[in-house]
Amino acid sequence: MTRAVSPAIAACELTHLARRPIDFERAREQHHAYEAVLAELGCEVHALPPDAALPDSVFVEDVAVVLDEVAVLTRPGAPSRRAETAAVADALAPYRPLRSIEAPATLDGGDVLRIGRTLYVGVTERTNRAAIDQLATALAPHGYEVRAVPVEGCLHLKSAATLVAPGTVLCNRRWIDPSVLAGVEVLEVDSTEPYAANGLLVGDRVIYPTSFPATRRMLERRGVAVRPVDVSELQKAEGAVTCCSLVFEGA
Ligand code: CIR
Repeated sequence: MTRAVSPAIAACELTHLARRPIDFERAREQHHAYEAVLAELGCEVHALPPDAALPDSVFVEDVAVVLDEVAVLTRPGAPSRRAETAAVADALAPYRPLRSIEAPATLDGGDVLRIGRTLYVGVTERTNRAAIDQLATALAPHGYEVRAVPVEGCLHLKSAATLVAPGTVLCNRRWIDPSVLAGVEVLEVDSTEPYAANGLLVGDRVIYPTSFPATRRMLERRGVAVRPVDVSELQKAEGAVTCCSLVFEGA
């Protein structure tokens, strides 16, 4: 599931980046190319319409956590993003029973890294302990364990660590201590590319930004099959590749 780039994307939230002009048409083209790569890798792309009132709504990952059994609608940490959940809830309803995170809890899906039956959840400016408790309660009946992870210096846990192969995590150690992730092999981003830890594993391929060539070379040397995408305009909105989709098995 994806959502088209909002014409208001220039008014996006920014936390760690300075505001730079975003070329809306180019952002749309890059997003379409990203959707085409999802399709190429075997996904059926369900694209939601854009919303001119919601600048960050292209980043659908943040508004829901979709598991095989259930989907949890989040309560995004940025107040400007809270209205994004409604359209995604309607679109997910045919596929999953829905649960939701309630105030005062806040959770961004970008803070949730699932490895098997464990959900690692970053404690960040966007995601608080109350949300982690609510998520744990909602998911315990389905056999998931939820573990809080300290994150320092970046927006989301998945800015700092993502899965690039089953049991293999790409990470930036400056932002998380990967020893909290049980039983995984850890690959590190190139020290010149701090934002390079976010890749999207679909099947046996990793959708990965073209802007991190040194880390990409390391991944390829390690046998990771990379599918490069240019997401430079979306990166100016502090977006990455995981955040532009919700990937799940159909009904
Ligand atoms: C925000 O600050 O919320 C957006 N400008 C970027 C969100 C990126 N989301 C993600 O990496 N999961």
